[in-house]
Amino acid sequence: HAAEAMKTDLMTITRFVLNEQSKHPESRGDFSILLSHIVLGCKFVCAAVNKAGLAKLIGLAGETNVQGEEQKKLDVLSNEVFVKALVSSGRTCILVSEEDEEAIFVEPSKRGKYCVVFDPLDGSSNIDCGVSIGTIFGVYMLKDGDESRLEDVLQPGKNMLAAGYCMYGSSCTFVLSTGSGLNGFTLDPSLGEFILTHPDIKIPKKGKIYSVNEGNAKNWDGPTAKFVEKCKFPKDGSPAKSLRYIGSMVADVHRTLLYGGVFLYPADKKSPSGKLRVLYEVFPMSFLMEQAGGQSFTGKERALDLVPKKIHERSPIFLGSYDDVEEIKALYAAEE
Ligand code: AHM
Ligand code: MG
Repeated sequence: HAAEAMKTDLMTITRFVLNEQSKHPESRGDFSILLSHIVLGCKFVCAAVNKAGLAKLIGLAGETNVQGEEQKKLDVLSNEVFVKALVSSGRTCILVSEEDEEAIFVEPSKRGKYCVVFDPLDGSSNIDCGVSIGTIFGVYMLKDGDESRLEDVLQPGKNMLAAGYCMYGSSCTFVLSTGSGLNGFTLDPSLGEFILTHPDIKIPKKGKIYSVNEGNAKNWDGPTAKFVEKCKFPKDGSPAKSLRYIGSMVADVHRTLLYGGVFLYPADKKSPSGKLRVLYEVFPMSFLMEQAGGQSFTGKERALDLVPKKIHERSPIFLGSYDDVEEIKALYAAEE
């Protein structure tokens, strides 16, 4: 009757994190409090995304964001909700959001020790047609003392304490790592709670899928082009890989974690640093990938070793199943 027991013993995300925390007697519950505010933001965005068509939230807000893209109303709304939820947690000191050009330094009376980097609503091109989108976040600890400086968020990804994403898809899924494995929770709308549904996610060692915007192929560098060619026309007798590309990083990475394979947003001649942002896209996803037993590579180094110089910096990224990323690394090594 194990299935029956599952239904009555609900492991909520709050219970899960409190359990983990009890293994660290020195912790004072600050992380649980921070997380509950992140979760609140995600529940709000989930509800807003679900009724976007009805509420006429879809459409341009008439503002442009840092990267010069037109912002959608849902992006603006999600950002406001996250910033307010994070500040009011009383546990944050610096916030970096994709939607804000400058980092936000929390006022002293509300200040805590965590720095949170996030993309409140990623996959903006998919909003209007109801395709999965998501929120991505990463958490750093203030380096030392009470003084918060921009350097506190310009740390390599390997210094992150926690990272995660929430996918607004056919169901709302929250995937979290605090540095000891990866766990997935699904929102039960009738309870308003995230319930543990994907304990200890491990990515298959090798995958059958590659995921990339092939429309950029004419501008790719040699190793990227060679890798994709190998996916389609393998010379070692292995079957060709399937192509899957949603164009929402959260959804593409989520599938990659569960089914295996590789997701790439490489450099190209037009965008030598690729498209995805280091702090709130590349780092959190790389952190999760490693926690699931996969790898993440920039074309030069382990992605989590990168030291960002600017908060909105971009980097090429290749992440996914261990063996697949190993192949990409070999192609770049051969290039040198
Ligand atoms: P956004 O922040 O404007 O939504 O852009 C990020 C998104 C990622 O979710 C996705 O992986 C990528 O852009 C897709 O880019 P492209 O449309 O160039 O393939
Ligand atoms: Mg975005």
